[in-house]
Amino acid sequence: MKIQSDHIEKVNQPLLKQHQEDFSYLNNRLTSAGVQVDHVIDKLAQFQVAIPSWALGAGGTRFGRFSFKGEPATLEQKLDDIGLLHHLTQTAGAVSLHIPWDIPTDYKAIKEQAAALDIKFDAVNSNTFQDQKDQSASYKHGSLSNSSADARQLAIEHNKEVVKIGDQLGSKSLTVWLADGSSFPGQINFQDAFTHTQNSLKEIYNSMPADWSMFVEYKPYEPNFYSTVIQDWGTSLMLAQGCGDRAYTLVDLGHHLPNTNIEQIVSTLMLQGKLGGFHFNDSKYGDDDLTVGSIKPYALFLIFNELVQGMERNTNNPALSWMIDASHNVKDPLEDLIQSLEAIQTAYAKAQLIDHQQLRKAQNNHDVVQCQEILQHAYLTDVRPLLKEARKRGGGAIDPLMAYRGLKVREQLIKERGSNTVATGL
Ligand code: PSV
Ligand code: MN
Repeated sequence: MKIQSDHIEKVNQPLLKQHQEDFSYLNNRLTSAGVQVDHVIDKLAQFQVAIPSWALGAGGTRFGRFSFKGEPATLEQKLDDIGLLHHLTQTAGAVSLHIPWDIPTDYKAIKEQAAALDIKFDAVNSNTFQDQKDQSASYKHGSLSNSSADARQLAIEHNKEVVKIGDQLGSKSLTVWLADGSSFPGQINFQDAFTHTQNSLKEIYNSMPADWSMFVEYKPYEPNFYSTVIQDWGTSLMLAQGCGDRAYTLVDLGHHLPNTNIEQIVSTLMLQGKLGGFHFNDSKYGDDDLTVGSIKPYALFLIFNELVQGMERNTNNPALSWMIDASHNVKDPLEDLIQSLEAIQTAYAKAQLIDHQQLRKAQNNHDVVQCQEILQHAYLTDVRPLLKEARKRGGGAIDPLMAYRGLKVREQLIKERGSNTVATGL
């Protein structure tokens, strides 16, 4: 299914009058407060988030998977879904492939399809957390960290292969997430596991094209429950530094123990020029992979505050690779992604409203109350008219979720693909 521009105009039409009123009110208020509204809107339009190729189908839990009707069965159909999302939201202009789940068969055709949909190929993800059929060694006891040289070499070669695939598509970065670790005390030697991981990553890093970056993801636990080899940002940073200048830490919001101050991690990494990638999701307990902004929207805003400051001040830090890394067990995946994109843009817009000059002044005066007021003033501003305006200017939907439902997208997809298709992924 393709959404045509006149379809969007049709669903936008009844919303236009109210939107103009809301936007003009907010525009006046923000302008008189010294905000450059057009600049904020331009930033929102430029902010593009990659959709992982595995997130278009129904995700599973450790206990089961309930299929969702009309799921994309091929990479081409996944790209089509991202194209729909991008047309509606104007924010999903990239895809992040997970190999081997989504290996292209016809590179030329895939590239043409993506270009026609205005979708770029962002970081490619390797997968050494599952064994593939007839694999020569197993990752059951680890991949890049495994005490078996055969398993390590297999995982190294896989990562090199992923880079080759990404290179043919125009990707410029590799994301490595390792499930490696142990579930019981004494099971592995921590120092050997770290050293093997460092050496393996170095070999992959040194084989990458000179304009490629590597992102090292960390996670405290799961699937291993006693120790994880890359358990935290410090370990990730050490490994990235051990590889070289083009290796960076990747922050996944769900990969922290409860109440970790993620905004401080973001700030410190950006100061060091070492934050390369970012995975959005939300969580209550652990790596819950819930819709962005559904549980802790204020924390997301505080994180964006640091990201916005970092993007302005830390010119030594590269442009970040943004990706949604969530799983959709009970919602229509496309609706869930629309909600996530909205939450990301909302937090980004609010963070841009923070008066940093006043905040600095209040910080230097040790006026703690005023610091809080400044942050919360921005947070409590209803920025939705800015998001709507940015989408409208780009040819997107004023209300993407309403448009998605109004245009009966899922119903169309079921008609085209049937009720029994299953997307590759977890
Ligand atoms: C692991 O939990 C992770 O966050 C990594 O980014 C993986 O690539 C992704 O989720 C899918 O398993
Ligand atoms: Mn992730």
